[in-house]
Formats: sequence, C-alpha cells, structure tokens
Amino acid sequence: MSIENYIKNKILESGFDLVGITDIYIPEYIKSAFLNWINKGFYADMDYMKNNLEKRLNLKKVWENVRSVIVVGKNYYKSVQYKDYKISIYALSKDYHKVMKKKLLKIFKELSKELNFNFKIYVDTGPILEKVFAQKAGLGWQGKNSILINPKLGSYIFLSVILVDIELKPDKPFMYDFCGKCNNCILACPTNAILNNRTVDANKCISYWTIEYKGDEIKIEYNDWVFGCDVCQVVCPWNNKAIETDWKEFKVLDVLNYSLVELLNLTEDEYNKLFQGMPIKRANYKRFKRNIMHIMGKVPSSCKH
Ligand code: B12
Ligand code: SF4
Ligand code: SF4
Repeated sequence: MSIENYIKNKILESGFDLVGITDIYIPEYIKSAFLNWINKGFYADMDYMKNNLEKRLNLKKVWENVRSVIVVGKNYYKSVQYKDYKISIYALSKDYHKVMKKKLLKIFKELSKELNFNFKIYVDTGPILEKVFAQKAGLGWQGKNSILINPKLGSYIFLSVILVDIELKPDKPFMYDFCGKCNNCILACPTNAILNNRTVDANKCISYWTIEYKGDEIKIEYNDWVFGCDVCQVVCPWNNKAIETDWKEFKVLDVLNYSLVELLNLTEDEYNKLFQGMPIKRANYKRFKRNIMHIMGKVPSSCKH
C-alpha cells in the first residue's frame, strides 16, 4: 500500500468521513479574491483575518518545513426541533475544535513515529484557508454561500488541515461546481450577506454578529438566531440528503429544552454548566444574553445610549 493510502486509511478507520492530500500552493485567483475581501472590509472587526495576511497566503510562512497538506472532513449533521429560537446545529454539541484536534493528535502522534515525519494540526485555529485546501484536496466545491460542499455529505462538515514535512502525492482537486443555476442561499439569507462572488460580507452575517462580535449592541436586524446561523445551508439542495452524524460528541445536547426566557434567566453559573465544553461558551455569558435580548427586541442594560 502507498504511504498516502496508509495515512488516509488510518484517518478513515478512526471515524473521519473525508480525507484528501494536496500541495502547499494557493492559486493566484484565490489570493486576489481573498485580498479583495480584506480590502473591502468584509472581515468586519475580525482583525485576525487581516493581521496574518502573509501567512494566510503562503503556508511556508506558517511553517517553513511544510511540504504537503492533508485535509480531513467530518459530518456533523443532526436534525433538530426548534421552539421559539434557533441555535446553529454546529453549536448544539461538543466543541468541534477540541473533539477533532484530540482525535487527530492521537492518529498523527502514532503515524509520525511510524513514518518519521513532523506535523501541525489546525481546526479553525490558524491562518489557513481551510476551504481552499479542502477543494484542492478533492473534498468538494465552495458553494455560492462560500461553504465547502461534498457531493455525498452536503455542507454540514467540519474541516481540519494537517501540515506535514514529507512530500506526499497530491489528490486531484475537486473540479466541478454543482451549484449550477441555483441561488437559494443568496435569496434566503435573511440579511443579504452573501455576495455574488462566493464570499460573505461578515458585516451583515448573523453568524458573525452572534459569535464573533464583541461589542454591546448588535447593529443588524434579524429573527430567531441566538448563536450562529444555518439558513444558507438549510436551503441548499445538497443538504437534502444529509445523514445524521455517527459521532456521539456531535449529537444534540439538551440545550433546546429551554425556552428563550429560561435561557435569558440563566445565572452565570447555570450558563457555564449548561454550555460546558460547547461552542456557545465562546460567546461568554454577557454576549449570550446580548444575543437573546436582541431577538427579543430589548436593549441590553450594558448598552450605553
Ligand atoms: C472567518 C470565518 C467565518 C466568518 C466569515 C465567513 C466567510 N465565509 O468568510 C463568519 C463568522 C461569518 C463565519 C460564519 C460561518 N462559519 Co466560519 N470560518 C471562518 C474561517 C476562520 C475563515 C474563512 C475565510 O477564510 N474567509 C475569508 C473569505 C475571503 O474566504 P471564502 O469565503 O472562503 O472566499 C474564498 C472563495 O470565495 C474562493 N474563491 C473565489 N472564487 C472562487 C471560484 C472557485 C471556482 C473556487 C473553488 C473558489 C473561489 O476565494 C476566496 C478567498 O479564499 C474558517 C476557518 C478557516 N481557517 O478557514 C471558518 C469556516 C469557514 N467556518 C465554518 C462554519 C461551519 C461556519 C458557519 C456555518 C457557522 C454557523 N452555522 O454559524 C457560518 C457560515 C457562514 C457562511 N456562509 O460562510 C467552517 C465551514 C466548513 C465547510 N464545510 O466549509 C470553517 C471551515 C471552520 C471549520 N474548520 O470547519 N465564519
Ligand atoms: S450564515 Fe446566515 S446570515 Fe450568514 S450568510 Fe448564511 S444565511 Fe446569511
Ligand atoms: S443553495 Fe444553491 S447556490 Fe447556494 S450553495 Fe447550495 S447549491 Fe450552491
């Protein structure tokens, strides 16, 4: 068996759904699309996106020894019943950053000893254009909503990129664009955040305001979403056949049994306990309440007006 297949088998045997290998280079048209996004300010106040420009556009600046890139994907889809509010499904289970990293560390510690190489693992944690490398490694295409879609699994997949210092034979990039004439995501986005060049204006994206924005007052209007937003994936026909995730860590935890008012009335201790180990803890208590009050039409008391 080739070394590439050996590595891929180990990853798939550990329960990951997708794996591919690619080289370290980023096509020029992707670089200009990225710089255009930065120059137009579409990153809102996520300064980490503009601060590491050189690294994000050149993997050698991330790690000078890197020679190949392995990209891994895991299906996290689950069907959910919402009551009077919504939380994006990725956030309803254990934090994928930790879950994926832990599993990959175990695999790569063993593989690197056996095959004598060094590695670095990223799960949304470094200056890496993960979707771009995923497309190059053959995992799928970037839909008009900018999210990576796999033709069998849809788009509810988490990505992870592993840099290695050995030369591996790259897979073929994913060459098709199966969006065709569909525009569902662009039309359905409640805040018109999706631009017509496969990028998103974070200044208008509910996901940005509810997860990333650190200020007191949310400055766009929308309904329902307490944390994250799934609208542009829910309407995507490629998710019609999405199958339930087979990882227990990504099953729904019992958060949705609470009503919106009950969530608002949680004490900080209760909030910490309920969302222990989940992505929602990224928002912190104050911002979580801000998000709830925003969709209830109330002005948070901490807002200085
Ligand atoms: C910043 C960020 C955000 C921001 C900005 C979103 C965005 N689309 O850029 C915000 C906070 C809004 C966000 C929201 C979400 N995010 Co986010 N986010 C990221 C992060 C950290 C960087 C993404 C990035 O590089 N943006 C910069 C822009 C310019 O890149 P881009 O949109 O991909 O644009 C490229 C393409 O347009 C390409 N391109 C241009 N023309 C063409 C033509 C062709 C043919 C091709 C192939 C490509 C191409 O070039 C551009 C430059 O690279 C990644 C993790 C990572 N390190 O990569 C996760 C990541 C993209 N997020 C993820 C998720 C799950 C989400 C949410 C679904 C969460 C939620 N439910 O609320 C939403 C989805 C919103 C959306 N429609 O994108 C996953 C997506 C997994 C997947 N299957 O793709 C990632 C990969 C994290 C992970 N490791 O799993 N996110
Ligand atoms: S996550 Fe929601 S707000 Fe953001 S682009 Fe998708 S549909 Fe629009
Ligand atoms: S909704 Fe349609 S246009 Fe948008 S990503 Fe899915 S297939 Fe592509």
